Order: sequence, then C-alpha cells, then structure tokens
Amino acid sequence: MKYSSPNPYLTRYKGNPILQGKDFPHEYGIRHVFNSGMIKYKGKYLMMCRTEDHRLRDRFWIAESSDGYKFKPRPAPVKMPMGNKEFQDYTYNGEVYYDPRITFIDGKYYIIHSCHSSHTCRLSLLETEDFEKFKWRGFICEPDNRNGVLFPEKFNGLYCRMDRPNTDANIGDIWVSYSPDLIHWGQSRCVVRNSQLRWSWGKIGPGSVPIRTKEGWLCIFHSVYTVCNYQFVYNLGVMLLDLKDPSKCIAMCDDMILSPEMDYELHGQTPSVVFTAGHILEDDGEIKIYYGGADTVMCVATTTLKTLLDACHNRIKAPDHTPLMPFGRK
Ligand code: M1P
Repeated sequence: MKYSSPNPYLTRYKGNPILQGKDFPHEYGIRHVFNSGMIKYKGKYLMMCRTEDHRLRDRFWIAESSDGYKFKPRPAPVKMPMGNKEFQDYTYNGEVYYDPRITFIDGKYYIIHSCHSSHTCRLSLLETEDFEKFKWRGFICEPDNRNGVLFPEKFNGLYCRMDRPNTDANIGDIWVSYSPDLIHWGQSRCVVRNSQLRWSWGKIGPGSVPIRTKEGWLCIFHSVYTVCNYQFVYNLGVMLLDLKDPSKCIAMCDDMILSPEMDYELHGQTPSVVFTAGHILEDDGEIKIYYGGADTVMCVATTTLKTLLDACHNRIKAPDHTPLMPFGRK
C-alpha cells in the first residue's frame, strides 16, 4: 500500500525498512529483526536488535550507525550469560528473550527485556558498561508481565520502572514500581488503564524510555485493539507523566500518533503492528522513533519534542478535530 493518511505527529522515513533479516551475517539464518532498543554510545547510534532465526530462537544483536538510518550489524550476536544456572533453567534454555529497552543511569547501561520460561513471560535485567560484555542481574518480577522500561533518573533514591502486567489473556494496563536495588520492586501503582483510551481496549504498554521535559515525563507507548478476525492491531500513542510522581498521567494525545498503514507495517509475521522499544532525542529537539513493523523489520519515523508535547496537550490540529464522546469502562 503506497497511501498513508495525513499524520501531523510524525514522518515515516522514506527508506523504511532500515534493517531486515537479510542484512545480518547469513550463516546465522536471521529471518526477522524488530522491537529493538536504542541508545547513543560513543557518538554512534547503537541498536540492540531483537532478532529471530530459522529455528525461532531469539538473539540480541548489536547494530551500529553513524547517521541513525544505515545500520550495520556486528559479525555475531550478543553472548548471553549462559553460565548462570537459574538463567539457563528458567528461561534462556528456551532462547525466548525479546523487546530490550536500554537505560543509562548511575554510569551503567541497563537493559530490561521480556523473556519466556516454564512460567510464561516475565521481566529480566541485563547490565553492561561497553555493549561487549553483559551481566545478568536476575528476574525482576513474577510472571505474567512484559514491556519493562527503566526511568533514567531515581525518585527519592529509588529506581523506577513502568511495565505491563497482564490482567487477562489479552488485557493489560501500564503500571509503575520502585526499587532500591533494581531487583526487589514494590509500591506499584497503575498509571493508565487500557479502557481509558478509545483505541486500546485490548492492552496498553510502555514503549521507549521516558524523556524528562519541563512539562513532565514524555512517554511513547503502544496500544492494542482487536478487529473482527480476533487480530490485534498495535499502534503508538504519547502521554505526559508528572515529573515527581510518574504514577500520575497529566496529559495524553487523543489520537494514535502512528498506526499500521504501510506494507511493512501491515504485512509480515504479525500483520498490523507498529511497536517501539527505543528512540533517540537529538540536540536540536528532533526525535527519531525506531519501531518494529509487523514483527518482521525495523523502521524509523521522525518528529520533534515540541510536536509530541503539543500532541499530549491536544494542541495539534488532526484531520478531524471534533471533540470525542465519552468512551469505555470506568
Ligand atoms: O505481536 C505483537 C507484539 O506482541 C507482544 O506485545 P505485548 O507485550 O504488548 O503483548 C510482544 O511479543 C511484542 O514483541 C510483539 O511485537
């Protein structure tokens, strides 16, 4: 499909997709690359890729770029810490680990990612200083939870993360929790319920790492609705959380800022999915949002901090800006 509807919030890169399975060393049989974490490291754009191979094994794989658009994967995937028995026994023997989000805090890079085990999905934490060696810090929640994102600052001395516990098979809300050591978490509060948005009656989950702004924490998230053949449609939205108390959502865009419309978003192993786990905020205020298309390829779209802040306050004139009627459960 060549047509995409007018989008006042962001612009898809014309060269999408920017990374595909065929771009990885052929001997590894990589089929898909999507939902990858992003950070700037030593002046380069570093993508921690979620890849899947011909046996449906997940591999994290670092790819680098000097312009944010052309990425070159390293010769081999990340060496996961397979020496740890708990690590092996409970999840990594299944080689199902995915959706890494990278946060720099206290001089280290932390990666919260989802993984599967005999107890279904849960969150796990990796740590690195150089993106060469990775240390496993442990599981950081019980099952059944995904989409963990660590804030880049502490709150009253505590680390803070958002996540998406599953409250039912296809339902889930965004929560925050706090921790003194990144391992033990509590003081959990619901930030936003899926039923609060008219286009997320399926589930709603954190996307990339929150951005501190004067007006609040800017958070890009994904939201899911279902269509008649029970297919999930994944979209992106944006909201602002209170600077001191991130369990309080203070503003939210009424519109989806990105929904699947292009071929590479509509067609692939999971049709109709746009899903972000990373962005880069440039010094001039531009934001590059990296996202997986249809669980198959990596793509990028650009916007600005100002645009997303205006979006949160619904100051941008979308194609039909008539007020929304009340919707959904309370
Ligand atoms: O297939 C779409 C997405 O499904 C899951 O998303 P969520 O965590 O919101 O349930 C994840 O497996 C995600 O990777 C995938 O893109």
